[in-house]
Amino acid sequence: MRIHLVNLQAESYPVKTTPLAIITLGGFLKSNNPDVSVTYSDLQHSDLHNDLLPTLEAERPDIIGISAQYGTVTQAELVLNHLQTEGWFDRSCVVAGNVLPTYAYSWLLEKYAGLLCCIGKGEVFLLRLISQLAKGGVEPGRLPGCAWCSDGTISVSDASRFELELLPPADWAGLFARYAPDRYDEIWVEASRGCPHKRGGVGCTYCAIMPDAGARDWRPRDHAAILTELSVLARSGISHIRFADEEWMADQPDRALAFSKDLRDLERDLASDGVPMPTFDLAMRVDDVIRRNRRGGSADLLALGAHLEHKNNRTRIDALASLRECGLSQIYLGVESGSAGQLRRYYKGVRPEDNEFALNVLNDLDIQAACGWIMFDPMMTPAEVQENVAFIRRNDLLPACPTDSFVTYPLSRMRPLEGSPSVNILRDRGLLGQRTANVVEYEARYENNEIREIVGQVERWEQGIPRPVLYALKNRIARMAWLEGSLAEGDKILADHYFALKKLDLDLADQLSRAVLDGLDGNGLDGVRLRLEAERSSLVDVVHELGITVG
Ligand code: B12
Ligand code: SF4
Repeated sequence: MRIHLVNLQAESYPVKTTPLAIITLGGFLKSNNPDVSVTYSDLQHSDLHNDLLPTLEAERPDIIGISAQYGTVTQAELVLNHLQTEGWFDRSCVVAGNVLPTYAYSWLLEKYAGLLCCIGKGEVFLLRLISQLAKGGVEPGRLPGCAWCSDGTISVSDASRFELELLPPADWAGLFARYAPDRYDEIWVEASRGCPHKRGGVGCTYCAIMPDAGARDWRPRDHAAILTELSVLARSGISHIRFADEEWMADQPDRALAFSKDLRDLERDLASDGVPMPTFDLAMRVDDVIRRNRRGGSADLLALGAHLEHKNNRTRIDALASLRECGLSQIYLGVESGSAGQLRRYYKGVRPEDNEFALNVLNDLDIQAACGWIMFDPMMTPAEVQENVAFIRRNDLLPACPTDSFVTYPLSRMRPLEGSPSVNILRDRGLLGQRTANVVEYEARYENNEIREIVGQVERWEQGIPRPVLYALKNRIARMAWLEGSLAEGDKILADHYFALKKLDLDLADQLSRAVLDGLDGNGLDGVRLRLEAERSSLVDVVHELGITVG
């Protein structure tokens, strides 16, 4: 049985990331069935006409699997249109998985009636599909978590759960045989799926974890499989790895400590072969860094000693310190806000003082925090924006060098993602708009008129510097931090300009929200923005001059 898996390139995201979904599926299928051959096309590097279509003609696969992640709608249409007009839906079984088929399968099936959509995680889906094809025919209703169209009617089958501990290493060798490792800017590895905060199905209201048979609870992978992947990557010359887990620690500090010891063993093995251990980053909740003993009151906020014996905190710190020693360079920390009202609205389960405490602890451990941040949501008030600005300033989250802690984007807006609880919450309040062009997200209305005006100004401000340029710039700075080497003069200038741009973003949120609280109208807000735009224009020119391009 021949399977060809295709990774689509996300629009407006210029950074080349390894296609973890397809090589995870490939590794699983190969290890479960020796008669299966799996090959890959990555449309970040390969061209549809000159590469993918000729490869399909040469290989004639029994299954063509399309991985359509967030932001791939245009490319998905392009590829599927070609497969349809060139008869591939009759010659092969065409299936699609990832964010688009999971959250917008109706949209896909209305255009491509012969397509099978995999909802959520795809391992068992593909395994069963192979076994059905081997027996002679496909029965979509008996595939787990399948959406399909028959006589104009769309149906969805029941899903079945997969034991993640059984997941073998991803097929890095298969990918690198076609695309050399140095063609990728970011290398992702998976150590777990899900999040304990989503156990009951709700969790943070803006978060849309991919379902596995409807469940989104946390499950770990087998340590040995992860270590094998890290070893393969290190030996392929990779110097930094990003963990794709939504929640890396998941309230299991003992497990994290044990993993850090495994990493030390790996580091020793690699060193004996003269291979350096890659550095790595991961994502976690604030209360996995430290859990505040709330009985202590906020007076004890900065006194770590008062909280150390509370809820496994000592092990948490030991685990983080030990991970730091074997290469942990950055934690993507789910801070999101410095406003108590906003955090309550997101069902975040922590308060601003918990955020602050976790940041202090990471600072003491010399671990950089990249703070997830939502400055505006549809129920925001100008006073909450001021609380956020004060939090960022108080906690020094505007960086001055690439290894400083920072907020990811000071002007970010909450995206109402399909699959997240926010969609129903906004619909109930009459704030939900149409689906956006990427079909997995919605427009939203801002309840507070002044916030609506502020966000309007922010949107005009953003037109002055294209988003892909910002992504590319951000990625260059991130690489400077991971590599931790001494910066070249050009890098230094670029980093300084990036930090100055970030500072102006925060100034804009600060001055606009202060202006509306002082009673300034639309014209006054235009004035605030135009003044800051004048300050920004020379910075933008330099960024362009330094050759930040996209693609
Ligand atoms: C890595 C990652 C990124 C990276 C790289 C993305 C990229 N372009 O490659 C970066 C940091 C850039 C990123 C950015 C964003 N991301 Co992101 N990202 C992830 C993350 C952490 C890991 C993805 C991954 O590799 N998982 C591991 C693999 C094995 O799982 P998988 O991809 O789900 O694949 C499985 C299934 O989908 C299925 N499957 C996949 N392909 C196929 C194909 C076939 C044929 C079949 C049958 C099955 C199948 O089977 C696979 C194996 O089980 C996920 C969270 C997560 N842990 O999954 C979020 C996630 C995908 N991102 C998300 C979002 C929202 C974003 C952003 C919009 C965030 C933002 N506010 O800016 C941006 C968008 C950027 C853009 N494209 O324009 C959401 C998407 C939810 C939604 N409803 O849209 C997720 C789920 C996070 C979340 N909890 O909300 N992201
Ligand atoms: S945002 Fe993070 S903590 Fe919240 S539910 Fe999602 S993964 Fe869990």
